[in-house]
Amino acid sequence: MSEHVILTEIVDRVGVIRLNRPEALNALNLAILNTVVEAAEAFQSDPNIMALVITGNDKAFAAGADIKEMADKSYIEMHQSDWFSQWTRFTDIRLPIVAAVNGFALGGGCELAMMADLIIAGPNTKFGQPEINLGVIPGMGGSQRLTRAVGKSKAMDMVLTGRMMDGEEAERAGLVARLVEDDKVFDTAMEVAQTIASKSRPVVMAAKEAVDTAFETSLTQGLLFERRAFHALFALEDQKEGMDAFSNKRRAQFQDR
Ligand code: CO8
Repeated sequence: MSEHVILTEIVDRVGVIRLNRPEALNALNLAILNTVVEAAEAFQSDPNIMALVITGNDKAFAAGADIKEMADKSYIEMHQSDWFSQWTRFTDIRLPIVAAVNGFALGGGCELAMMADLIIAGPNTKFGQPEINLGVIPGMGGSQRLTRAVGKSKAMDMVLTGRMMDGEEAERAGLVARLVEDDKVFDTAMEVAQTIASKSRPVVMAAKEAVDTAFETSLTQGLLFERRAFHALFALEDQKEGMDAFSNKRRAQFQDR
């Protein structure tokens, strides 16, 4: 068994979380849940960290929630512990999260990737919601986030049949932001995160919040939220810096304030 269920590091201004249960294809157990959310929250509380990358290994991003940990639970145990509800702490992270996904991203693994803000994958990545084969349904957002990402018909196909889709299909369907060679997935995710890291931290947070609002509200409310957030950014020195840099044909130096 791996001693540490995740590995973390900071590369420049990017916090990296690597799932590390290779013997179980990174199956998501409570230990992984707790350590991932604690690591993500710790990165966020460091003002020097601008973005997160979450990844697995070549064979698996994560092959789902840990079936063996859940198998013998009763309804009342699942219900009263509100099993896996703590993953909302991960989606509450205000910094952008890039998922670098190779190999299997199944069940909770696919759902964890979809909790990130964007997904980088390779042609051999395998996304799926195979819970139907286990006598259950997705429980970490698959029925909701997959449907929003790829539309009803394909989401129904995935959730009802349990079939997998490869990276190319996932990119065509809008689930994957960038499809790159399998061995370039992590480096590309890091490049994306480093690009984000060159912006202004409060502006990056506002941008994430604005896009997320599109999934939670009406168009009229969403447009008002966006416009008010846009107005509020004029309280930042970084807005003055960004616009002055444009006018003077130089690169902006953001101070995150
Ligand atoms: N849970 C526990 N152990 C797992 C899991 C898993 N999800 N996936 C793989 N493993 C283990 C295997 O048991 C095996 O362990 P061991 O060597 O001790 O037998 C080891 O990882 C290697 O796996 P395989 O030998 O099966 O590897 P293969 O390459 O032959 O197959 C597969 C790879 C196809 C990915 C296969 O492992 C598989 O089908 N895994 C299960 C996929 C799955 O059904 N995922 C969905 C799980 S349910 C879920 O995610 C629900 C999420 C919502 C929960 C929220 C609750 C509110």
